[in-house]
Amino acid sequence: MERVVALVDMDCFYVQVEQRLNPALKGTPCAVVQYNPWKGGGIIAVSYEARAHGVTRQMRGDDARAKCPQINLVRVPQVRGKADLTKYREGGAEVIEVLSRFSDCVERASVDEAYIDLTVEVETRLAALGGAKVTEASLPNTHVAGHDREKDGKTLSDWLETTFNEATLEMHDRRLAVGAVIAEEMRQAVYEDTGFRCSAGIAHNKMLAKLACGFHKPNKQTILPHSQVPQLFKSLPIRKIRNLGGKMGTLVSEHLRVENMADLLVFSERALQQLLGEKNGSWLYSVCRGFDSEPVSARQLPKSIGCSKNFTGKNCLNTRDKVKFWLSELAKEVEERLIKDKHN
Ligand code: DCP
Repeated sequence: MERVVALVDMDCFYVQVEQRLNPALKGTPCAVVQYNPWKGGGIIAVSYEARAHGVTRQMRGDDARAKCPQINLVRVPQVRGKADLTKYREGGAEVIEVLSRFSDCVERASVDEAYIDLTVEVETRLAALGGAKVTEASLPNTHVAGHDREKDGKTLSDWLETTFNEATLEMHDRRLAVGAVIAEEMRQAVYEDTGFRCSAGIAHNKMLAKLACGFHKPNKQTILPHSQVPQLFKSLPIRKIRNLGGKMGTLVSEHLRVENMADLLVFSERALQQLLGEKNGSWLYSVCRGFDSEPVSARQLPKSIGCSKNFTGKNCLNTRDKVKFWLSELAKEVEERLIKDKHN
């Protein structure tokens, strides 16, 4: 609870990269497809205007056109017979550069996502505030979990009032409020310098920041105070938590017959360790209580470089020559990217 962590996630990122290259696409229903001749290829990114028409990721291009006839489909470029993602990676790197002005501790988590540890900057600003309040005016695009006017009958303004009320001295929440002010500034700087819009989550740890980021999108940010965790976890499916979306989440749900995060509170740390091993068991015991001690690791370059291509159905590699050819093509891409990485 001493830390302040933000997760910044670009909105429909590949679409925004294409829209910046071709501004006529801005504000239109638009999607990026990894083209192949089968039903117009697979969609990998969808603009919010196209989402309003029911277009989703993984639809085929032809199906998207049937749902939304005016949709603009942009193809991912191909080099050596496979997708070339260079422009998206480079767009992501531009964003990281901007974020790094706000903290020495920025972790690039994926092509369009980064964790930023704001603890040091928050402490500096809190000291400079000297007891003054953070106002709603400095949080124009901010929501607080559990404070949606329609649903909860409370607002951001109510939360700020309580948080900065002398009598309550909600220091943890004050940190989050100041973190949110910095996050607004970061997102504005990203927009000014790159033209990209993004969303953010602000919380005391990575797990909660990631969760919060998804609550309000696009171009918005959400604070998740620790005090909201018990209520939120009562109805939050286990798979919604980072690292529980896959096999581990399924194992936990099926084995313990639980559905929501709060259902895990009845299990002892020991019982969770018996199911998941010492490390993951302890992790889950903390996480269902809203704690996650994983540090933001100051790492701006990817840990590894790899490339792959799927060969399904009639494209399967059924001769030695085909295997040799594609191994060599993939190796060339890895080589190029390693050389580029060395020069960065
Ligand atoms: N991506 C991909 N294949 C996937 C998922 C994503 O190629 N199965 C690419 C395209 C996305 C980018 O990665 O633009 C980032 O993925 P996100 O999951 O963050 O989704 P978006 O940024 O597209 O949308 P959102 O605004 O919902 O975050």
